[in-house]
Amino acid sequence: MLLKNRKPGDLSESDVTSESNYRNRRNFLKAMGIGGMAMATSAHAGLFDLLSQDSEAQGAAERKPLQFTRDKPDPSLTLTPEPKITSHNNFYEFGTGKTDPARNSQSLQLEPWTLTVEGEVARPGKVDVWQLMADAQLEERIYRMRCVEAWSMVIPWIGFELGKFLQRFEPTSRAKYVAFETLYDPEQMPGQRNRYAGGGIDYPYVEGLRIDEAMHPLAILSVGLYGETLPTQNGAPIRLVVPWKYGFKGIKSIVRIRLLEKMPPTTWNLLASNEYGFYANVNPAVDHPRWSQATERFIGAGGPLSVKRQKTLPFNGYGEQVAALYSGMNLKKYF
Ligand SMILES: Nc1nc2c(c(=O)[nH]1)N[C@H]1C(S)=C(S)[C@@H](COP(=O)(O)O)O[C@H]1N2
Ligand SMILES: [Mo]
Repeated sequence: MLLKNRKPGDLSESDVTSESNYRNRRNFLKAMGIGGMAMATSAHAGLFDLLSQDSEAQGAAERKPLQFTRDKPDPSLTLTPEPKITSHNNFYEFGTGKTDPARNSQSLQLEPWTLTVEGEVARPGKVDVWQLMADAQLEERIYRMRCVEAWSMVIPWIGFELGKFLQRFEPTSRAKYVAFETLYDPEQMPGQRNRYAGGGIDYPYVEGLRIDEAMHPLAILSVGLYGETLPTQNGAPIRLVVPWKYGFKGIKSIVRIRLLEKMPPTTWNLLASNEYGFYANVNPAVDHPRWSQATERFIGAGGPLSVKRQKTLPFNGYGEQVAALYSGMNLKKYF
């Protein structure tokens, strides 16, 4: 997200290697007993290497391999390399800079992690998220992700359908909305300790969906990416992914889900209601008051000369599946 004095997309587009090269090189260096600084001084190390090695040098939290069914690859989508997905983040609890979350989140305590589901449900409950991960039928979902700041990625998430999960708690007929809440723990989250460090947000970070949106099969709770559990900076151990909406709806490190009769408040709408709506459906025809939403900068594998400006698609390319949820709604008014 943007503060008024920041410009969109401050990722430096230095050369990166592909996911598998990156891993092999990392494992090779580990086997050789060479630490991050040796990497950083090698002739081919770009700025990206410095940044990624920096977080590794500080002990990147261990990620665990997951069992899951693969998504059908879509030839029109190019995956964003894993090192970019895990180094260019928005997670204001760990700082407002794009590289702050990778640097500042690694010691977040992930175990145990309890997710509470309550409100308008017949069977409220508390879920051990690590047990849930072991028991659930996990699926890979390769989705476009479009940040409201006009950059985008393609991310191979691993998770399960939010709607199927919610059904277990038996929503009542009064459940019209679903509210989500991120962990509130200022001792672990430096951005929650003062308003400046946290970008002016009143924590905890909160988000919400209408119940029919939450029940849509494209909406998932994600517990991993690129085959392993989520990195802390991407919202470990469990975060929301709603691919047809701007990235800020994808609330991270969730501890509570509440089913409600009334529309819940949402963080960015509370901060600037004229700039960020409750719906936040990706819409190239409705500009942000301070910039156009017609195009986006795709963060792929290339260097600075291959930055790809591409057209933003209505509902981020998922219109065929989700447009019916909004039939008859004025999407300029309900942005
Ligand atoms: N709790 C919390 N969730 C959050 C944010 C945040 O600052 N705090 N940022 C949002 C924004 S603006 C985006 S674009 C996505 C970024 O997800 P990623 O870093 O995994 O790409 O997370 C969203 N979820
Ligand atoms: Mo975002």
